[in-house]
Amino acid sequence: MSFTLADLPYAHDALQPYMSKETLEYHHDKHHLAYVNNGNNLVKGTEWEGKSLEDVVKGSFGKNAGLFNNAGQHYNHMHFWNWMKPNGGGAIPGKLEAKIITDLGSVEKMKEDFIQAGITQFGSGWAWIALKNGKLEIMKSANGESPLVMGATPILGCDVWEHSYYIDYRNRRPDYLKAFIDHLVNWEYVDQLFEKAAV
Ligand code: MN3
Repeated sequence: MSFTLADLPYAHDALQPYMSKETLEYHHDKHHLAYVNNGNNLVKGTEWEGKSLEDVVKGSFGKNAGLFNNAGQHYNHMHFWNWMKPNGGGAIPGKLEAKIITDLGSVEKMKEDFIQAGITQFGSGWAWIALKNGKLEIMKSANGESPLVMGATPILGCDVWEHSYYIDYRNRRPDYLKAFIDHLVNWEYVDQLFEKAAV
């Protein structure tokens, strides 16, 4: 199965003022496309050709850096577009909210720790909420890595590479993370991944 770039689930200007049309034109149409094209080229002739994306990501980790980086970023970005929506960041579905309170302290604490993970990820990478051994955890990862290669299932992630925020926020990564968690997160999509991972 080859990798393909899906259209954004909303218009390029739909996340303004928190994420601009220009950012999405570069980030989705150029950066993500490059991961897809590179991934398709690099998977050819390897033992992972024809495998599912998750199997390629987990299998190539630590074994084939070029393929892993591109397949990993394809996986991360595919979800990233869906982790956001216009007028996002509202109420969290009840069962997920209860799990957040149990495992992560409170909704406010979860937001603080998620933002902190993104701020303290030195250089490029991601901040995450993931389910590991039945518990939610805040995580961070470098480059194209994700909770998938840490024995966990990601349910929310935020890209902290500069290409994700520099046009709109310049060097203010904390402001970008705060806008993401308060105004962009699509909690219904997070909840779908949580329900699937919790089975
Ligand atoms: Mn990116």
